[in-house]
Amino acid sequence: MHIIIFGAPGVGKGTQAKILASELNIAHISTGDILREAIKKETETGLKAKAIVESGGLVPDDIMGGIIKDALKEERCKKGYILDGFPRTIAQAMILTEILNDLEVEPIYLIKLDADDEVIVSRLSNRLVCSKCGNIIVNTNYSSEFNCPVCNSKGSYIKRKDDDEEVIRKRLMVYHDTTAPVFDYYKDKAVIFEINGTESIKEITKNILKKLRSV
Ligand code: G5P
Ligand code: MG
Repeated sequence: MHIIIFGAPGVGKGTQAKILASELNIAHISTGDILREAIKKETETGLKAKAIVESGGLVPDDIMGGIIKDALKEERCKKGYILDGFPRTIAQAMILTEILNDLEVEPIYLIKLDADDEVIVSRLSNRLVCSKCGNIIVNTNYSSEFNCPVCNSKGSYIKRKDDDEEVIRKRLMVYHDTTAPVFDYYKDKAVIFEINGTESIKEITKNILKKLRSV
């Protein structure tokens, strides 16, 4: 299965993509995670992307196109994948169309998650991420004694640099201006499911799987 999970920053793309990848036995490709890893390792791409990611802007399309081409060639993508955070511009969507046409991939499913901006600002202000395995939690009741429920690391949860309120609002603005129009691009190119992103995580997964399994 070939899936794009689409929506504003903080709407729950990463949370749902991880669950769906495991349920459907496909790869989870998060361009944000790839960039954060490159920044941590100080690769050439990481050095170019650091200031842009941390200030809430968009990394140039040519860099992102290269990243996605390499990622989709990986062995783990052979069974299918869920793209999280890509495409984010019309130019990126066109790059993806070209790749998928070459690979004769179809159909493409696009899952759009929806939530209001204020819900998102509150969620992201309270998000913590495990610096070892990437697991996501909500900031309430966190203490440095906390062991990660996924990888068991101690005291490994950090706040993302782009999760300060000012940067969150900039990311939302970029989403509404530049990324939201990508949804229209897919209206005649993908099987689209629009899902309410404000229910519980479990309920959202159930709603998505119901739609995917009905096709
Ligand atoms: P990313 O990493 O793609 P964003 O900004 O698109 O970042 P983000 O912040 O990772 O998206 P998300 O994945 O949509 O958000 O949401 P999440 O982490 O799963 O959930 C957010 C919070 O809500 C968590 O605390 C979670 O526990 C909670 N939550 C989730 N689901 C629910 C729910 O159902 N109910 C409730 N109550 N809570 C829930 O990109 C980062 C940067 O990288 C660059 C850009 O600079 C970007 O800003 N980048 C690109 N640049 C150009 N082109 C691209 N294609 C790029 N990709 C990345
Ligand atoms: Mg994410």
